[in-house]
Amino acid sequence: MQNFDSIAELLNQDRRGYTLPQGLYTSEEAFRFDTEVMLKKVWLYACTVAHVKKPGDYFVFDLANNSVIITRGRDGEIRAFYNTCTHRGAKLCEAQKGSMARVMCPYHFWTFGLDGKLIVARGMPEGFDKAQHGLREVALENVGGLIFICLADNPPPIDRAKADISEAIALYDLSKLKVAAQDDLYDQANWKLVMENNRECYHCESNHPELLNSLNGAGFGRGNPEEGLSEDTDAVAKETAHWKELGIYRDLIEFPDNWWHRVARLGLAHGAVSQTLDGKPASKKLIWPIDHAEPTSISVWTHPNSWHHFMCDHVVSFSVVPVGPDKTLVRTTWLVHEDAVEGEDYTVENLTAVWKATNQQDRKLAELNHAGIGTDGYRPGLYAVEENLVDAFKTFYVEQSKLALEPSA
Ligand code: 3BY
Ligand code: FES
Ligand code: FE
Repeated sequence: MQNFDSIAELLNQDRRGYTLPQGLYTSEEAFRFDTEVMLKKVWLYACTVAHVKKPGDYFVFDLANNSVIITRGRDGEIRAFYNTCTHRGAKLCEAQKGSMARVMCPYHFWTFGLDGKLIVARGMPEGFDKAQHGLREVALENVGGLIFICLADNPPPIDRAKADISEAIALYDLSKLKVAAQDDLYDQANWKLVMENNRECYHCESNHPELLNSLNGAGFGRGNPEEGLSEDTDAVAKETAHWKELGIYRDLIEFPDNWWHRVARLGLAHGAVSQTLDGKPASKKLIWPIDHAEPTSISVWTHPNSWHHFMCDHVVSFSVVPVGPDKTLVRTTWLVHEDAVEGEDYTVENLTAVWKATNQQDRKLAELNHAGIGTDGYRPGLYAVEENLVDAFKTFYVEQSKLALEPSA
């Protein structure tokens, strides 16, 4: 591994409760460290099972110089492979997503099955063993329909996160959903600032009029009524009792014992049952087994790169991927019931309106943050009390980075 001494030094300067030193947000070296070292050691959220719904569907997840093909085999299994041919290394899939019967290399047409096995390789020397030249697999985990990949040879454990998240989102059965829309937005800001911005609602009140029609800003930190962030404790108790009656109540799970997931059942604001402009369902075909809409979501956040809101009628799912020191891909996907018909049951415009507006507002905020941090006047700043989850993200980043730099790593 290349020498990242200056990164190690910056990591040592980090103080709990404060934003990171400048160089960790802005430098080319930090970007290389993040994408070539740190982010390869952890599980990254890539897509959902609905992105590769049928055998042969594929979805390409790029991280800096790495590219991974996620595809569903004829056996229904979802697998991940490096997007490089085992002949002379050509890139296999150029498009970001699509469908294929087999994986065929465009260079000399070596052909692989959807399970990665080499099927056709013309003119190879005698004794060539196809079985030795299959596609190189990447670790993949299906977490209740959310697909995570890890580029490490020995990925860290995922069992606890898998159990907690799968149990909480089973109600919304991702295997019965389809992708209704995907939006790729590029922010001129470091990926960590995009993530930090997502982990607080300190900025929501004045910045997100559309989202605040449904998102309970105070509730962001209150997955559990016992935490008492809501002023109206009677209303919280009633809401909780109602969720329990419906069998959908869940205790807050918040980054337990250095794990990297948070799961909360939240009440939506102003009686809204969905994150839409009018608070009404975006899709007429509800996705949960309850026969009516309710003003609540299960929301999931994972370090280091995702968050998701599961509502009675649709799911909205976000991944964050660094593209450059000051460039980040924010990928948003909206999922509806597989039987929902566009134009009849939902329109893409209505389904996507709230988060398209919110993403633009958040893009502006992350870009302002990045621009200010780049000036000579920047010094690490103190997080507010309600920015505790920003601090949790930053601490995860620092700890994982230090771990990745240990000689044994
Ligand atoms: O959607 C989210 O995950 C969070 C909630 C508060 C800020 N951000 C919009
Ligand atoms: Fe793929 Fe030659 S590089 S077939
Ligand atoms: Fe925001």
